[in-house]
Amino acid sequence: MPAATAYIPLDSFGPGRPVLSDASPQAAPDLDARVSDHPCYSESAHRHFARMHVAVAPACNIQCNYCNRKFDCSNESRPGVVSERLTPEQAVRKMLAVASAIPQLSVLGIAGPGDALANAEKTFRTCELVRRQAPDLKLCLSTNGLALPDHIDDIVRHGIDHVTITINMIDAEVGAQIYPWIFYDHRRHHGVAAAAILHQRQMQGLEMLAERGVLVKVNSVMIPGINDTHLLDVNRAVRERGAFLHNIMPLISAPEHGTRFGLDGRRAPTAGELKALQDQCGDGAMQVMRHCRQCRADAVGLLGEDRAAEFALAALGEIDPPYPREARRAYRAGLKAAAPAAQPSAPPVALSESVCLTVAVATRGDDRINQHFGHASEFQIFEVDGAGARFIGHRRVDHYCQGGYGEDDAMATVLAALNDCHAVFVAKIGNCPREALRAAGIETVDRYAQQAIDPSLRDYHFDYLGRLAAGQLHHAARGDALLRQGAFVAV
Ligand code: CLF
Ligand code: SF4
Repeated sequence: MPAATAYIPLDSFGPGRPVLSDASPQAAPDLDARVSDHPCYSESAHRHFARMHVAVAPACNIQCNYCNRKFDCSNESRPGVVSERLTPEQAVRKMLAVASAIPQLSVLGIAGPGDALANAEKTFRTCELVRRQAPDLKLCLSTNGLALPDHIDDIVRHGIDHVTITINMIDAEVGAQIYPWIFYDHRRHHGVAAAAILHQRQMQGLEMLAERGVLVKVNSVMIPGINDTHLLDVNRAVRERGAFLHNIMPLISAPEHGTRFGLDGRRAPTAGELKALQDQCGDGAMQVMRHCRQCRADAVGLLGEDRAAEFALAALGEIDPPYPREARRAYRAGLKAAAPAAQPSAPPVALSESVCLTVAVATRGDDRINQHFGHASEFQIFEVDGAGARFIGHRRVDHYCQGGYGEDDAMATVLAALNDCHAVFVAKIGNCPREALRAAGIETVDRYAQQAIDPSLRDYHFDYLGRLAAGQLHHAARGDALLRQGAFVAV
């Protein structure tokens, strides 16, 4: 086990942003600047900044029961997709193509398709080449942590400021149910002994990174019946060791992905179970990430966008474009100069505090309600009450609009995904889906089309209170689907 480190007390967080106590090695004065354009480390940044992953790390040194090696690392990747493997040189070519097409690009991450540090040579060579061409891009990597203590100096030397460690347990008995084996010190280890080594290396690596001031995000896969309640202990342990952010992701375990858990029929958590755990973990001093999209190892674009196909190797030109420093500067200057959105008039406090609404928003980014209902492949979910609006997560859905026609099966997935929502904000919607939503007790709102999300939510809340006071509707607190059925009834 690593030498014991002092407990690091952390202050509570301000709205939407983590604040660390002075005692933390990560309480650097430039913390805001370090996270303000990282789409994963800052919830607000994910609406304006894009990341790209380069799939330069094919090998892995452990086996997770939620992973099938035919596909990418499931720690930061949706199972069932396979990324195009790149050499470090190809990764740089791709970075140049993406940077010239997407001025929002702020981070280059290495998240598989295996483990970044089980492929240390390729990972650090990529970082070195990217750093030379694009010194203003943040470098980010993701690892299971087994090889992490051996590479702390490399990480710091290459200016990698953000590292994700996937930590699913702090108890080897729990770990043995998740990891059948690891490869460490030239041989395979199995069961509880393997999990104990992995745990020790993960904690040691986390402490060493925190000590060096690197911002560490911990990813945890929530696996019902194995580590769901245990993740509260994990949350406490990683917080004490200096982790910056905790990202709790749902298990994805479709049988067709061929993972151990999928074949065993182990179920994924429901959206409600995931949120309840995130809320419990978010009660502590460390911020909880709720906007993760479980990206693929070659993901490109804003979180939630999938532009990987546009930048496949075969689609790159013969001549690499120059790194577009000026366009990137101009994009950031434009963001700063953008006028703040108009604020709605303040709602009456006494009534507003007690009414909390859950609202789904169709958005393509830029903080605006700018997507057609039928084109949405996910909705951002917000809670809004008298204190303001809070992002609480996103829900994936099938496109309702298939080749110009509404799709009934897709509508069923949308209704299932939004069943705890009072309203859905869209840029546009047809009569059929509007009626289906109404029948499910969900109000469709398109009057804020193209407007900013936050003031629109607060304006809607204000308007809702007015209708409530006038007896025009009945209000039901958010809860599970069946509770919501018929809750929004215009009188
Ligand atoms: Fe990539 Fe991960 Fe860096 Fe982000 S993703 S390596 S921290 S740049 Fe982000 Fe994607 Fe979730 Fe990962 S949304 S899967 S948390
Ligand atoms: Fe798969 Fe990633 Fe686990 Fe390795 S660390 S087995 S690639 S999920």
